[in-house]
Amino acid sequence: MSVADRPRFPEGFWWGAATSAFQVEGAAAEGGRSPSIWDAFVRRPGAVADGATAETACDHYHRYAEDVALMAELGLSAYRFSTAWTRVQPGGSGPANPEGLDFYERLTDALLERGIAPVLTLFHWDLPQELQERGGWLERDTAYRFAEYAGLVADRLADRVDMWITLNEPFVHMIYGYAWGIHAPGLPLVYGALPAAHHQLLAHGLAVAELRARGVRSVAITNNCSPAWPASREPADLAAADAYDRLHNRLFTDPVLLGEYPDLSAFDSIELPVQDGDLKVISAPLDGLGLNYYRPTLVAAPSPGAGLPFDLPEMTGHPITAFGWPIVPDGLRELLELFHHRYGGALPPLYVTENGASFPDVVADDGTVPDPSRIDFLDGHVRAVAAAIDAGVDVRGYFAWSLLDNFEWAEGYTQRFGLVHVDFETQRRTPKDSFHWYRDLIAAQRGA
Ligand code: GBH
Repeated sequence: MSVADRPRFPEGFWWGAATSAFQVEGAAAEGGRSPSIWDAFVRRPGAVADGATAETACDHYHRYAEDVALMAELGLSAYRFSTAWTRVQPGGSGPANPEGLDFYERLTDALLERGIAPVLTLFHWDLPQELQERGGWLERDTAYRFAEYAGLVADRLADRVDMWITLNEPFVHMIYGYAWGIHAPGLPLVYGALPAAHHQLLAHGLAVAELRARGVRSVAITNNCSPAWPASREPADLAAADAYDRLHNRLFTDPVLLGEYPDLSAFDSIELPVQDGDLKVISAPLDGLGLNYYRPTLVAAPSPGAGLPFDLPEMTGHPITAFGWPIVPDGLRELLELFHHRYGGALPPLYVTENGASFPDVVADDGTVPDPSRIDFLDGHVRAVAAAIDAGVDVRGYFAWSLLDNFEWAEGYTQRFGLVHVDFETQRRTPKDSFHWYRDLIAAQRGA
């Protein structure tokens, strides 16, 4: 963007980038780490594109110093990463593994030395496999195990991490992992997935208490949200969009901010294993709400016998990413304003904790990685955040997904989201054009 029409952001706004442990670390059998549900899932024939695993991924476990140097070159004010439960507390119970905590301490200190605020997510989908064998998030006990793990991380890092995020996208983990079975743990339970919603939320609330007990001041949860666009103004489409909105945007937010579940009576058989007092735990006050935004969702009335109160037709008329996701920057402004109006005084400051796009990036002969589509994507979405701020929404940070090309779950290494290109044969990192674009944007904003 040119200097003249550059949007203005508030003083202290966080310019960030994000990754997650399983997607970048590798070193799967080192440092006392135990297998997670994703280590098990990638071995299922056909589960992941090209049969890829994350045994090495970006080898960030060994190369974190080089990666922090890249962050410093970008001028990031904050870096969002996740800790692997399997490193900190192998198997998901028992004492902490000091070697696992040592790694996150080295990473945290390297960030602080560069003036980059560490933003730590405790759970980005990599549950210890042992806990899955006892039912995973279908079991209430997993919530208590998670709180214990949160305490172990905080025992080591409470004094140094600027912001703590309990869970990443519990909605996606529940739907992809437990309802459809296309992510780990690979269970196609449909409505049977719903206990995984309540137990993740309970885990969040119990973890908040453990963090507070250790003096943590800033705690958030990150939800993946998407404006639900009715296919028409017909009442049936409007009702379908409302049902989808409750499931995708409210199920994991209303309990946290309002202390109650949304009305889900449009669904056949949603049963949540709520016990007395749970919603009080779940609605412990927060200091931020993280929103991951990728696209809006088009919603239509269900076809007969669909089993769900909505259909999700393809969205047409927008440019698309390599994943096929429509590119709609203004949907981010809409989402931020929706939350601002919906939750009013109950809404803590918002952080866009992920936003980005995959494109088929390649290193050119001259050593550059031209990715003009990603620059357009990021530019449009950053402007959408500015527009929301102008409209009165309290947004405090923006994190590009992702710092590095990485292990994109069921898509393996076939979808590249990074500001930095990674050659997965050599582990060579090459900043893309979008990296330089983001660096210049940050420099202009932070210097402004
Ligand atoms: C995030 O999930 C994850 O937190 C992160 O680990 C991941 O790498 C990143 O996004 C990129 O995928 O209707 O087929 O167009 C994002 C969850 C779920 C968001 C699917 C976009 C669109 C699906 N995504 N959704 S589709």
